[in-house]
Amino acid sequence: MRINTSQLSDHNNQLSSNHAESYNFLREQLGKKGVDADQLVTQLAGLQIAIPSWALGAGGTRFGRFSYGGEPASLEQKIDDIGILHALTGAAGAVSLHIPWDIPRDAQAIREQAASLGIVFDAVNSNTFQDQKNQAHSYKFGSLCHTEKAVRDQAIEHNREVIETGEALGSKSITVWLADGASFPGQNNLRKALQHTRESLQAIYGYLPADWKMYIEYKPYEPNFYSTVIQDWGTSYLLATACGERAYTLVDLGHHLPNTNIEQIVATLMLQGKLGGFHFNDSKYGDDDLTVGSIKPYQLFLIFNELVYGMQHNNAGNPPLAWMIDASHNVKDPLEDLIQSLEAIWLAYAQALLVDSKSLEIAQESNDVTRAQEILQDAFRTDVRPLLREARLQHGAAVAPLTLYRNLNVRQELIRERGKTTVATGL
Ligand code: PSV
Ligand code: MN
Repeated sequence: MRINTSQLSDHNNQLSSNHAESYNFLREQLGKKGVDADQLVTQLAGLQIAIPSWALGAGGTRFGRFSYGGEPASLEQKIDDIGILHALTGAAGAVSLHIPWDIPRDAQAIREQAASLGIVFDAVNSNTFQDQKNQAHSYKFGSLCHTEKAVRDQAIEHNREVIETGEALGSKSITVWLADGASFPGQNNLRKALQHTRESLQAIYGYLPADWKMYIEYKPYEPNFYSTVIQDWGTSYLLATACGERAYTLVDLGHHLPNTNIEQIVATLMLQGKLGGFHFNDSKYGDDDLTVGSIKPYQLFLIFNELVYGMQHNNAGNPPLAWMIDASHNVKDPLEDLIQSLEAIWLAYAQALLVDSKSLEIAQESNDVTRAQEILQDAFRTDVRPLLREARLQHGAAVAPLTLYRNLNVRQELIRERGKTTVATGL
């Protein structure tokens, strides 16, 4: 299924006068504060977020999985789904593939299909946290950290192949997330596990094409419950530094212990020019992978505030970031969930762009704590939704993506096309 331009324009025409009223009002209000709303709209539309190929089916937990019907059964169908998201939101112009869940059979054809929908290939992700059929060695006790060289070599070789696949698609980066670690004290020699991981990552880095980057994720626990080899941003930073200039830390919002100050991690990494990208999601307890902005929207805003500051004060030459959603769960239509996540990311970005940074700096320098808080919260409490609608309108997407998604009965149409029982690859 594809959304066509007349469906979009019919929808937009119906909403345009209401929208114009709210946008003009906000533009006037912001103008009084010296903020150019039209410029914000342009900046917003420039933030394109990659959709993970594994989030288009119903997410499962270890207790069960409830299918949604009409799930994409092939990579081609996943790309079509992202095409729907991008047509509706104007924000999803990229895809991030997980290998081997989504190995393209014909890279050129997939590339052309994606291009016809305005979608490019963002980072490719390797997978050494599951064993694959006919694999010589098991990752039960780790991959890049493994005690046996043959296992490490196999995992390195897999990452090399992932880079090769990414090259055929036009990707420019690889993200490595490792489940490596131990579930019991004494199981691993902690120091040796880290040393092996460092050597293995260096070997993978050696295979990076000259214009590629490597992103290293960290996570404090799960699936291992005593120690994770790359447990925190500091370990990831250490490894990225040991690999070289084009290796960076990737922050997944769910990969922190409760109440970690993630915005401070962003500030630190950007100061060093070592922040590579983001996996967006939300959580209350652990790596819950909930819809972005559904639990802690203020935290998301504070993170974006640091990102915007970092991009505007980029002395260390931090490269443009890879933005990706990494959420999946059990109870919502995955496409509706992604529409909500995309909206939350643009909202937080727009609010961060609104922060009166000059006044904030004065408040900070004079230790005016109350004023500093007021400035941040003034931006956070501004209803910026008209800016998002305007950005979508200007780019031919839908003023109200979720409304149009439902009015067009997209899910029912996908079920009609693909059936009720298809299952998308992924976790
Ligand atoms: C691990 O929790 C993670 O965040 C990594 O990015 C994986 O590649 C992804 O989720 C999918 O399982
Ligand atoms: Mn992730």
